[in-house]
Amino acid sequence: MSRQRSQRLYAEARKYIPGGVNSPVRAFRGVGGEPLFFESGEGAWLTDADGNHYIDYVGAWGPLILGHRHPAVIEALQRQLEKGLGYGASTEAEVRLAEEVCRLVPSIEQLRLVTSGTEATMSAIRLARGFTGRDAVVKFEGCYHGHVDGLLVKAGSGALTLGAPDSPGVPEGYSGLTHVLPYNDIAALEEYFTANGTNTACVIIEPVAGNMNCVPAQAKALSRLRALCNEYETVLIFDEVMTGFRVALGGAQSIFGIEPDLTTLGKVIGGGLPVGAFGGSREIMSRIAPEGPVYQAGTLAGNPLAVTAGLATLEAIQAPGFFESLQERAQTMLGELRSRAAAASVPFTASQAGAMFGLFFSEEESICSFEQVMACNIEHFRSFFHGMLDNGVYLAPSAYEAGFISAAHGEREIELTLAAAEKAFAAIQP
Ligand code: HOZ
Repeated sequence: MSRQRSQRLYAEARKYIPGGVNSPVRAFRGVGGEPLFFESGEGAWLTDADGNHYIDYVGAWGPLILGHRHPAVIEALQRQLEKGLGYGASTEAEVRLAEEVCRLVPSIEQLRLVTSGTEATMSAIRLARGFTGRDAVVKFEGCYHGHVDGLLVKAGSGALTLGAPDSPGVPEGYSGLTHVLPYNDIAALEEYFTANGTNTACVIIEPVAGNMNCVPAQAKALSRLRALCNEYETVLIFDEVMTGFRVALGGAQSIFGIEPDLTTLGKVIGGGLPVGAFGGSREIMSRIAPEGPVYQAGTLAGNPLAVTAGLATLEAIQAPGFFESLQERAQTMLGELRSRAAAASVPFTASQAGAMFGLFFSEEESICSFEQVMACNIEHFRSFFHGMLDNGVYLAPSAYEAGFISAAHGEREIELTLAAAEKAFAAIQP
């Protein structure tokens, strides 16, 4: 398959854009080779600049739970386009989106719309600090909460892909307030709270980590965290930018049955356009300006196009059986991938949370810690990634990103994916 046009575009892009990309993982540095440039998407499929087709398991990094160009989203957007692109003022659509999110996620009584997940986590942390009057923040190793200064400490996603989980440019004064604990480690949590609990404004966690591949938290670790936050009056923030409306209609919190104090959202609630949000109890949210003193604002916040795409998406995913069928499809595919890996004698396991999954080249039965993720065979992943790409399947170009399946991935797409995987596993050198 020719990739000449992608290659030409990449060479041009590198003249004007650092690394030729607008977000680091896209540069393919985690897998080697050159990035593809895409031209269009339809359903489960992407078409690159050279006209090659790929089954897409990136889904714009999560938002496209309905697949590309879902008719309901496109029609709603067309209607909004006739009315304008944005007004920098309030609209009914943003009230409806906020109302819908509050209805579907009971821990959220009020929310503020922003334009990205990074903005959501940054604002949620400011709010937690303003609410508690404390400074210290806890995050977990391998979790990624956007490129917020104070959270780029032992971060996952692109930072981990590039081998730079701590970024230069973050003053010691910021990162020094961030404490990093191991994921799924109750003893470390208890030890931390005993020493520092009363100084800690908030703990932020991905309840299913999606930026060190896909690693669900253990229920007992999350419920101990909830109890410790209650005991020390520390705000518990679930970063559900990835998992919100993706692993279940009520997000990961509905699966674990644990309510955080604040939740950050993004991706699916924008239906593919830039939206983020943070929300929680009225008591905490009332500290945000203009009601309270904690400042936060945004020109594009609640943009009507983005909100419209989000509303249409939220409506579609409430169809009866939507999540059950997605979950079942992902489960079937991952089970078959395991069998094909075993047939090719490739040590491999997979994780799943609703419509989100992880592929691990590991001897371990299941993966629940950052150390286990880091011990996976990266060379095997790279070979598999390119084998899949050459056979028409687009996976995230990093061993540390989660995979996403959409409602548009039908039987044919799964079969083609498995046929590609059989070849990709067979090509892995032991
Ligand atoms: N941080 C994103 C994934 N977790 C990557 C975003 C992108 O490259 O678009």
